[in-house]
Amino acid sequence: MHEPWWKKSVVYQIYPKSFMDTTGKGTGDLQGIRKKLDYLQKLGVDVLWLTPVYQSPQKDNGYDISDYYSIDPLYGTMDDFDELLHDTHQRGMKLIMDLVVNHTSTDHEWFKKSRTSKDNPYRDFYIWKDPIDGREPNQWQSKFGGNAWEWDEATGQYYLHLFDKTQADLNWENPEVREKVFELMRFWAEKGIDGFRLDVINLISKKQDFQDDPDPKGDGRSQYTDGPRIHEYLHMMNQEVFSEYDMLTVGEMSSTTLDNCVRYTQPERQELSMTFNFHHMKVDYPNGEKWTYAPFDFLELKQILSDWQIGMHEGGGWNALFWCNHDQPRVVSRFGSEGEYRELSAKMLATTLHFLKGTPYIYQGEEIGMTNPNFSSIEDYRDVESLNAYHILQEKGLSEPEIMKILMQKSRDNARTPMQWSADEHAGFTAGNPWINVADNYKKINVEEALADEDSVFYHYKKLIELRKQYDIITYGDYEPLFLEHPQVFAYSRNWQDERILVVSNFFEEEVTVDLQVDKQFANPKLLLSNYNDSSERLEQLKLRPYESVVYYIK
Ligand code: TEU
Repeated sequence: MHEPWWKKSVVYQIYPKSFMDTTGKGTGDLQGIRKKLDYLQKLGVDVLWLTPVYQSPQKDNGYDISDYYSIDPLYGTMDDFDELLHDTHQRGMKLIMDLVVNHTSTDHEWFKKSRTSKDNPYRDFYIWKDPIDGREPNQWQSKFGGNAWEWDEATGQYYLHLFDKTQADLNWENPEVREKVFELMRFWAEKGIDGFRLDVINLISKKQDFQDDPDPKGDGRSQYTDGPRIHEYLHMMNQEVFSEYDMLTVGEMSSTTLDNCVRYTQPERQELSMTFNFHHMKVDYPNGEKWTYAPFDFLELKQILSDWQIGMHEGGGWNALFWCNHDQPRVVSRFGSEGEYRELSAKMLATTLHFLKGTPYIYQGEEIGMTNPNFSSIEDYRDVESLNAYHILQEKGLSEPEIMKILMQKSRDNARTPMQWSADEHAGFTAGNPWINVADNYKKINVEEALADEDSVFYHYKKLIELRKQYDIITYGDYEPLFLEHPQVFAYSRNWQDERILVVSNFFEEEVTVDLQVDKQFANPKLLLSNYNDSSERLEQLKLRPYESVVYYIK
């Protein structure tokens, strides 16, 4: 059987604004990425994913696109892009673009025309509704806080925005919208890019009666998440564009279900290659509430990852695996440790994720164990969602220190501080003033240090990528959880033909002993990988030190 190339790949996510600045203006650019291709090649990743670099007013750092056909001058020119694509390919790597087609910026030509009058031909490109009883058509909430409808005085209607009010939702019911989107996708495909990451793609099909959530506490998501025509639209995209090129397509799926993700990615349905879901990223949201300070629920984390491993395997779907992205806090700060065990915990987390079934994603800086910056003043924050949350929490009556504690844990800016290249000023990211501050620990945690230390987190990631290339079982094996109820250890096996891989990770600082003589098939284990240099070769009464993580191969 012909297996798609992306099953054995590892993807590296670049947030260009914070990656490398070559002009001194304080924001990263395409030439900066080009300069670092040798570094990425050394790490061994196969695919680069760039978050949006299209023309944009940058209200949501590029997720508000005003022209799909041009590069934002902030990042450079189309020539810079072509050079980057060329050089990436020359090094044997691939490049995928981030595409946002649930909404456009309100600065987009389509929206500007749409808002001129009710009978403009572009009116129907967006979702406009009359007021009901003098107010919003329903109670849907923006994901960034507040009602999801914005009043337009000139034409006397509301338009829908599931995110910021400058991000107007496109009307996918309109065939002209779909055609325009397929056209722009073809434009990038023809340039030779290798795929798309599709932003909140499971939100594009809204229930057309625009009702409130049946649950009065609901924010509307049941009315548009994995909506009525979503599979039809994705299949259309696939037939019109993806299938014409050998692409990796990864759908970012907001509040989705396992069933739907199986259907999005079963090859015979011809929709997408793989999906991101976020259920395991909510184990520190008590009662679903993000804006609280809370520890994470380890048993829930394991249960969710396990359910998805088993469900996607059995259903014949394909997972995108990740701990970090530009919307999430840093994983060492979140599920590991920032202190003396930072490196050990960073390696343990990497191992635990990379041996799961699916395509792993590494977010810039994760491979050197970057931490949250712990910004303690609102002046340090940049993200529209964090600034909104700040005001909402103030209105709820929380004190400044309480709010700061929450932002330090939950803000998306945690992932967006500049990449730490060296111990030089601003971590070698810019010769100017960075658009957002560098984390204080850059003198210790940076690429230069990591490359010079053969025991660093960087080389652990490199090793994980190499092992994936050497052992097919990592790609194809099934997944079996072990000790699912254990409050401290994350353990599983992968099984394929006559081979087995066993992964056992201590997620905490306390030592723990587990007895892995669970069955005879674990006889004669070979230690494949560990984050300590003297881990046990034997499984009986296996003692795990702080954040110790071991991998055995059995044949
Ligand atoms: O994110 C979608 C999304 O719903 C989140 O991960 C979001 O950041 C979270 O709900 C906030 O609590 C995507 C992009 O990754 C994000 O950067 C954009 O802001 C968003 O879509 C809108 O385009």
